[in-house]
Amino acid sequence: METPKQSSVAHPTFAVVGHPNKGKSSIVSALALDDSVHISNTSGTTTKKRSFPLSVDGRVLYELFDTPGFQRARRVLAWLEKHDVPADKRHEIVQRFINEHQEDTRFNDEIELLTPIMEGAGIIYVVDASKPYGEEYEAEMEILRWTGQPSMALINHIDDNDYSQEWKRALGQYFKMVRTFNPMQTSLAQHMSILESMAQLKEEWIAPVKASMKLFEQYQEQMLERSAALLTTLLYESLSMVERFPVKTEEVYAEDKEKVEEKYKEKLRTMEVNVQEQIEKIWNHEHLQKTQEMLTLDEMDLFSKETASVFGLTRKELIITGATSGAAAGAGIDLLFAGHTLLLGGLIGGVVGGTGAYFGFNELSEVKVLGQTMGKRYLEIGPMENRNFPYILLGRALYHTVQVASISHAAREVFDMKMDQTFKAQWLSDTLRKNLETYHKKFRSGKSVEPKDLKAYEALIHQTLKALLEGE
Ligand SMILES: Nc1nc2c(ncn2[C@@H]2O[C@H](COP(=O)(O)OP(=O)(O)O)[C@@H](O)[C@H]2O)c(=O)[nH]1
Ligand SMILES: [Mg+2]
Repeated sequence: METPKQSSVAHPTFAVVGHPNKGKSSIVSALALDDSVHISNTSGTTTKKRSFPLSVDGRVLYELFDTPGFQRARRVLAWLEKHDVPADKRHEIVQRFINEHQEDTRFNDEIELLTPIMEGAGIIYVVDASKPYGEEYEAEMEILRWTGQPSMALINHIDDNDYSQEWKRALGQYFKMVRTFNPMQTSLAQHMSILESMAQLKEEWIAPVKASMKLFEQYQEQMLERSAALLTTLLYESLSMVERFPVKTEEVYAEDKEKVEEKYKEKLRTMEVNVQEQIEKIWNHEHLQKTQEMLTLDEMDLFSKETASVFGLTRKELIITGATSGAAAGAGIDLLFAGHTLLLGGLIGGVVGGTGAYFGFNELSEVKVLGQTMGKRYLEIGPMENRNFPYILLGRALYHTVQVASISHAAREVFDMKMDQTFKAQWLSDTLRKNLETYHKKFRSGKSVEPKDLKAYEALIHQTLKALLEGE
């Protein structure tokens, strides 16, 4: 078999350049969706250019070069200006500067940043408009003009001051495109609009950049789809899970049952954490775990009262949703929360009748003792009987996914995730709850679930995630 050759069509390439410490690396990180870009508040740490391609399924959509900042712009410009050539020959002079100064360490940074441009990359010139404009930038912009490559300026704001009016007046004289971009708060719409500007820089780039934009949109959609599929699996597997543990003694003690419950909970916690890790991978945030522990919801146990109150259904919602059996409806509100005492002994099946499903949050499912007659006994727990649990698990999973999907790849500080008490109201409407409940019921039925039901559930999750992300 022949292996297919890499497409020879060149992908759009851009060099992100500017003064040191203006957010160049942050912008590369945000636009390449890559959280491995080195970002630092001490200037001069980058001494080599580095390429960050954004590739999807082995295909490069575009490539960004992170570069060192200008160090000796005035001297470089003075060298260039000694050569009195017409505009169409200026790029050759820049090339000569590079060739003649390869060994000159004073110009290492300028040579590093100019090289990708001279090899065909478009220019993204980054400025920080929270600092006043100054003439010292003019030598940099003039050098970039000498390269003859298409260019745009991106205005960043590192702090809250705003000098963008004066910056715009100056930048407008050097760049035909001047845009504002916040690398810390990226959204799909903002990302697409920057790509749109890139396409306009050069006629020949319109088609390839538009193609990349289309792929980028498909990529976002794919990330949503994969997230929805994972969350569906999490819910289905958690609710349908049945665990069995052998009992060695004649008697079955209360501690044995507690142990079984603890193991069951531990398994559910592990499933949740595994899915969180996979979600972070899908959204290219593999480095997240190390710095942003809050995101894993570590501080809020899956089975805590706190998590139930933030993510779970209210009493009223529980009754409306769960009151499918007459017994429960008749038993009234209190039964839902009274807490169900686990029954000891060789009980098989739904001993507690119609009310068996309505436990306080601490009780998830009944522990049954099975296999008495065979001489070999085991304890069994699951499927999930607690009506509140699926909403809590799903709420947490949606919350985590939305956070991960909206964090900029340029964020490096420990992310302070405030628990948003209004989150449940943002996604769980009465209609959706009723829809979801029909599937939750199937998931916990103990019977196998048809693929079409899983697909339908996935579609509900997909819609919900999409609405949450677009409402950001
Ligand atoms: N708050 C905030 N900080 C930023 C922004 N852009 C850059 N920074 C910070 O400014 C510092 C320098 O950023 P970096 O991307 O490394 O700049 P570079 O030297 O031009 O590559 C880092 O500490 C960044 O976290 C921004 O838009 N907002
Ligand atoms: Mg940098």
